[in-house]
Amino acid sequence: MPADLRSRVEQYLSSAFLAEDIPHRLSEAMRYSLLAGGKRLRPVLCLSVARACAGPRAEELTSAILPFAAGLEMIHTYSLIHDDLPAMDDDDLRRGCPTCHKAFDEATAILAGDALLTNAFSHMAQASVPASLLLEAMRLTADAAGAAGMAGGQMLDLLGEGKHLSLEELRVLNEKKTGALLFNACECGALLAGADPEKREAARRYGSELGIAFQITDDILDVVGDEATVGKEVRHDEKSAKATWPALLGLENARERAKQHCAAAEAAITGVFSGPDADFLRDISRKLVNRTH
Ligand code: GRG
Repeated sequence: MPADLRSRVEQYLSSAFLAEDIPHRLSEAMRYSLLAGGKRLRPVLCLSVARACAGPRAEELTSAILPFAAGLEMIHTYSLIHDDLPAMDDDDLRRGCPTCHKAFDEATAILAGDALLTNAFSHMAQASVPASLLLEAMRLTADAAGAAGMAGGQMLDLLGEGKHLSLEELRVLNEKKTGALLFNACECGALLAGADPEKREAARRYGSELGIAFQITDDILDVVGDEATVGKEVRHDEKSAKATWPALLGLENARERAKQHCAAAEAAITGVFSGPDADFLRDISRKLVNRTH
């Protein structure tokens, strides 16, 4: 990974919510979930796309937008904490550790999620880029996480339990629940780098195709993975009677479909982005379909 972006994100996150005047139990719960591991996919995608657009400014831009990228991980972590709650997916294990409400309690987990979501925007606002770009990226991110994006996707997910969904309905649900934050991370990377509309659109399409491939792989892991490797409960979708890609297509066709979306992700950036960061983006999409957690 160029310049070890993941460890730069990790380092930023490890010092977050330490110095502020936060009730100890709340900061403990926030940091418990935030620092429990995780692939840091969304911030790394945002930084990599920005670098691919930035040319010789890549290093400078990485430092400038690190707080924005870290904010994306805070939003993602909030969504996992709330997704795991008894009123939602009711999971005991996340990132290989007891879920936030198991390690603390339900009320604390709700507040930890609320605070991570809200404070994420304070971190994002600290990125050192022109204010008009930052404002637009923060607006896009709020929309991606909000009612027409991830939160709306979660609503569709809950409404779809026990029902037969068509492939198209499943695609729309996934595009909101999982895809929105991923393609937003990519689009914001291009936006914050001041990229032209063609690059911005390529980044968004790359993220969107990657998002579908990512969700299909997640559904496959729920069927074929083991709890210790995946780091969360498996066979959960069947128990909750959820529509999934393997359930609708069969395992082999779902695998094939994930590969097709990865290839489409690569195609979206080919000829638009070049250099080591573009190679890295292609590498991510290939690794993604073969991931085990
Ligand atoms: C509660 C508003 C709200 C939304 C929840 C994220 C989400 C929406 C639900 C999670 C359900 C789920 C398992 C979706 C599949 C894709 C996904 C988001 C997997 C987890 O993301 P990774 O693999 O996790 O990037 P790490 O732990 O690596 O960060």
